[in-house]
Amino acid sequence: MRRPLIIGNWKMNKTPAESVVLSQGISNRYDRAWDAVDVVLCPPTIDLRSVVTVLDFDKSLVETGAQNVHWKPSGAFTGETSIPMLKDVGCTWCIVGHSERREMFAESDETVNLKVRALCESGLHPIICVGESLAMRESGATVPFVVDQVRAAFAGLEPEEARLAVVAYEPVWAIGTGRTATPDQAQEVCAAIRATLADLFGVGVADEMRVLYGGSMKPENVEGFLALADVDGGLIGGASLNVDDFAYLVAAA
Ligand code: 3PY
Repeated sequence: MRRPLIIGNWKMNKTPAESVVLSQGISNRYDRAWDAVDVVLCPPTIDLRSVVTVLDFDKSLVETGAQNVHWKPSGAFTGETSIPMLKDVGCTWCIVGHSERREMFAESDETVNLKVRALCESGLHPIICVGESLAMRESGATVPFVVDQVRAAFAGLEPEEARLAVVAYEPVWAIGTGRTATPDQAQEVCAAIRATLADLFGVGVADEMRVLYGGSMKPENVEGFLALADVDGGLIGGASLNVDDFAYLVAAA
């Protein structure tokens, strides 16, 4: 049985002071139903220290993740953050290849792979985002496109490293648009992702690895996605900034 996983992607929202309020609000909503779910908050990098401090102080089981990382451990990479820096602050997860980074910051399949390899080698959990554009969906190329992204992200990894990762299927046309995939669309792609993981790493590893849906997941649509055979949770954008909505999503998982 795969444990459900709910991850909040705060994107570029919340100052360090505001991140204290939001993470405290979320941690205060903890109840026993949350014991069956893994919960991760991914605030902006500058908020990580504050959020980890709040969660440690509350003895919370909620973990933290970054939204991006460089694959080199140190060096002349102005503006970047390294894996040792994330580990030092107590961060255990990291989003890689979000479509906003692929589109706006030239993230490529190659850099996604470098980051995934470096994270897995360091024992951190990559949250690998994949998903098609609207043009790609309308041309009928969704599944082969996403399968290629998954293969590229995991190139060169051994099964023992790969099992640290989760894959989040986020159709680009459903991000920040209020549109969502239908459950049938999400299941088709998430099943293809799992079949690809089975092909790469064996059925046993693929059965253990979690595949998430992301892209405007919210209280109104969460049940439909979580009921799907190959969807093990969600990568949550806007709804992760609202304590009531996020707590609802965790309880639903
Ligand atoms: C969204 O739901 O908009 C996301 O991009 C989650 O990562």
